[in-house]
Amino acid sequence: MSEDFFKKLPKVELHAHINGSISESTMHQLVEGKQITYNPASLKFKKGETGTLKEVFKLFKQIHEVTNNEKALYKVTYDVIHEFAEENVKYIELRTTPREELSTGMTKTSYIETVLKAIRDCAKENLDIIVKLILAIDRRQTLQVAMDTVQLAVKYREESKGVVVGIDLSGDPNVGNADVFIPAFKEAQKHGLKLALHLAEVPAPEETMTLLQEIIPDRIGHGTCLQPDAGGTRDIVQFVESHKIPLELCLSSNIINMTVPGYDNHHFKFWYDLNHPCVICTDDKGVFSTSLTEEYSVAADTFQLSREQVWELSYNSINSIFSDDNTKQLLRDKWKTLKDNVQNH
Ligand code: 6MZ
Repeated sequence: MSEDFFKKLPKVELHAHINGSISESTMHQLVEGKQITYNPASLKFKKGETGTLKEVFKLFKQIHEVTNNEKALYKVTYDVIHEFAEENVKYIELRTTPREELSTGMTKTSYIETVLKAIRDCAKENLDIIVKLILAIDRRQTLQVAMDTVQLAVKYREESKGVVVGIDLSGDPNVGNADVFIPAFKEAQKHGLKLALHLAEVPAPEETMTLLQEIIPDRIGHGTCLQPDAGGTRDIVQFVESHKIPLELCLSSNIINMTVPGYDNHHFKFWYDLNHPCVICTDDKGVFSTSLTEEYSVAADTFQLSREQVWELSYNSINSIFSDDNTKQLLRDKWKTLKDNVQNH
């Protein structure tokens, strides 16, 4: 299959952290002329490089210094949307952690409003992409901060007329215990917000089972260590399978940060063979030097998927989006219209 096929393939992206998705070109423009001493090329893993999760999270700290004001955040969000649209992503749920920066006066409110403004401005340009937003809770935060994020999500879902769709749990999986956020997740569910939780990015069977049973999330991010041979349990697998909780799978991210030893060993195969809903995603296309096009291509190469299977993988991702049935139907119709043209590549 040609690269052109993967690029032309209409795609859905459901796991993309805004500050992890910054292209090198955008980063260059942000760093240029600033007091910051980083070389933009050092804020990402080059092809073939690997690093520990600790190193990955150090990079985020540095990236956050670059995007510590509304102007930078606007540019990043605007550029990221254009870049995904350029590679034929037709629907994306971006996620980001609302942040306040005392040094620049950025508040959580101005942070969210800036991201929403960039999304609105892209919509005005009639790009062929629907953009939604998920607000993230960082595992390092307190329950009170998490509760505030849920309140902000409720408020901005109304104000944005449905652009904000849910809550994410992310952050360094080796830090803290996610159980403490259960009241915040319940509050989010009470308000009809969807939940996309990073679960078992590293082995954590007790935490994983508790969250699954208490919350039943709408999607699982990574789910690297759900299976018994990766540090999970059969009960966890059975729970996820019987509840058909879709998995957001980010192949290169897991390989680069060494939570999976190689593409061949990726848990995509385990779940795909079970016919479980799997959505291919990028995670942090900037930090991991990838694109959704490349992730589909590497999944197809590694697991010898046919053109039809790749198409189905992308088409079935529509089932897992956090939007209403009308949007799902609109996307399914779009996929059908594009099919002949794409399959000929
Ligand atoms: C867990 C991750 C992540 O929110 O500032 N993030 N959390 N595992 C991962 N796998 C590598 N990649 C990114 O984007 C950056 C933030 O997203 C989360 C981390 O909390 C990181 O600080 P935003 O837009």
